[in-house]
Amino acid sequence: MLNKKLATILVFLTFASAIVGFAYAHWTKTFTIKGSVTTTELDWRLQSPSCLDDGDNENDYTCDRSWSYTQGNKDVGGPTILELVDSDGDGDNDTLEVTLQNVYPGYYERITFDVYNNGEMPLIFRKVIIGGQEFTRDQPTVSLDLNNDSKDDIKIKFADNIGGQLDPGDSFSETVHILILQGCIEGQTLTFTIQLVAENWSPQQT
Ligand SMILES: [Ca+2]
Ligand SMILES: [Ca+2]
Ligand SMILES: [Ca+2]
Ligand SMILES: [Ca+2]
Repeated sequence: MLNKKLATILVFLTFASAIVGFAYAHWTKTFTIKGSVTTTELDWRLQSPSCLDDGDNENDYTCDRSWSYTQGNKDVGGPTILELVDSDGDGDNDTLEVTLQNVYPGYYERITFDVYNNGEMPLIFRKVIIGGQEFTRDQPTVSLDLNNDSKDDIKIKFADNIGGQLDPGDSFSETVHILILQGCIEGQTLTFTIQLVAENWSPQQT
């Protein structure tokens, strides 16, 4: 009788440890998957910035309503200073700081730079933040008041790739058009930053 009871307990214990073992294995697997997700980084960097009015004594540019530019015969503004900044200290430059010097109404500048996906996930660039203003695919052109005198000083168009997909190891070339407006006081130095906001690419989002 006692042996039978003992046998039952042994059988129960064997089952119980099998269940615990299964649960443990299951938990370990879940944990491993979570671990690998956190190491898959969403990452990009800005590189190779350039602009038109980048030289000392370089004649200034202006543009028409369709952002088509021409170079004039006087040098009052510029040169423009472009500086890449790693704002979060992760080793990748994520911000482009732009300083326009001695500008005046009608002055035009065009800035180009590359965005490189150095992470492991495809990215979608949802918006661009320039001088605190958001640029989206629906609203790529924004006027900004950079010196807070309630008059817009500058009109900016972000031309390329908002909503575009960028795969790991690939890069986009971006263009930003800048026109100084009539409301801007002559001879000002204007500084603003350009940052991109990206998210994971996934099939549901496109
Ligand atoms: Ca130049
Ligand atoms: Ca110039
Ligand atoms: Ca960074
Ligand atoms: Ca202003």
